[in-house]
Amino acid sequence: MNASPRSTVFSGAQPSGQLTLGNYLGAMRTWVQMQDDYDCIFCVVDLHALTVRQDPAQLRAHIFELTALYLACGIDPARSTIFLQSHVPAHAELAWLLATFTQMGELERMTQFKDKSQQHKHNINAGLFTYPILMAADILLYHTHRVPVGEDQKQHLELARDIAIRFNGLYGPVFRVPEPLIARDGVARVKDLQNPTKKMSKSAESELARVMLLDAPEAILKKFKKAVTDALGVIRYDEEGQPGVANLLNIWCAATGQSREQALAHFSHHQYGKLKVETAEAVNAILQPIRTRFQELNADREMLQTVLASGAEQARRRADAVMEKVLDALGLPVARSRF
Ligand code: ATP
Ligand code: LTN
Repeated sequence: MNASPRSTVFSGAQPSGQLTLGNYLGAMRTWVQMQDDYDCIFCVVDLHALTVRQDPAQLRAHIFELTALYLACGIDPARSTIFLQSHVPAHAELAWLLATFTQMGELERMTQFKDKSQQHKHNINAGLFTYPILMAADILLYHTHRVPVGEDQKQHLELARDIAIRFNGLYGPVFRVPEPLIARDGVARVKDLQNPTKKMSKSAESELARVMLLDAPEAILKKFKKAVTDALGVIRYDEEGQPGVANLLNIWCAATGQSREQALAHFSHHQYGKLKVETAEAVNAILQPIRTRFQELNADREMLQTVLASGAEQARRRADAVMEKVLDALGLPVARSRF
């Protein structure tokens, strides 16, 4: 028997709407695979979703939907911890403490903050600004070794590392410094189908821009058929010169498990139409089973509540043990009633 404890993985997604194909290929698919080798913790980061104005009834529905999607994608509550961020108060608590170790200038440099403040000009709230500190708290609370995320989160992870290193430098080795794990093979940043220089985002203006995990096959086909390519009419892999075609090739490879060389051998003497239709078919083949499982799981609210309750209990226990160390290091007497 292997007695060494497994390394810890932590990651999360926001219940800010349905997940896109980008979320799945860039993050969630890796999470599912990591369950075999790591002690995994997957969080529904509902507090983060509040940085954009949400309708309460819709947010509640999205929270349960995202939990059902985690399960439908293959996250297994018997092997991994699945929980809701707001169920573990230590996240918000540690975020406050870490804010005092984060400089304004560091937050001002975050590209997600710059993008989101452009998108939500009427609600540039302080939470949007301090979002990366809450994310650092999420990760550092579990002595996380690896954080599987899409490329867009790399900058936030570097900040989490910097905060941990700074804190440890002042108070001794309280936090583990986490390592990012960014997907390879062109899916770390799946591109918007209408504007292939941007990442595919849940919040893109055009519905045609993003493929959702629960889209019907006809919708998926339509979106790929209308995907923006170029006027060159040749299938080559050139991210700069032909970003639309490169994105379709990357998606086809990720969905079929074939290499880029195999993709080029298969498509190079054909027209864009074939690439679009076959990419849609390959995507549909991987999403079909997820859709079917999702319908069943999402209908069972009682089961979802039970999964989240048991996840919260496991997470709370682990997070509180780390919080105790943090409070102690800072000189804050730990309340006797707390632990
Ligand atoms: P929004 O698009 O509304 O800003 P988001 O989808 O980026 O939200 P999350 O739900 O928190 O935000 O993302 C969950 C995971 O999906 C993160 O690890 C993120 O890096 C990854 N991800 C998001 N979009 C893409 C993409 N287009 N390609 C690859 N990975 C992505
Ligand atoms: N900011 C992330 C979501 C997120 C996250 C985390 C990811 C919040 N906390 C901790 C990994 C680890 C995003 O993808 N938008």
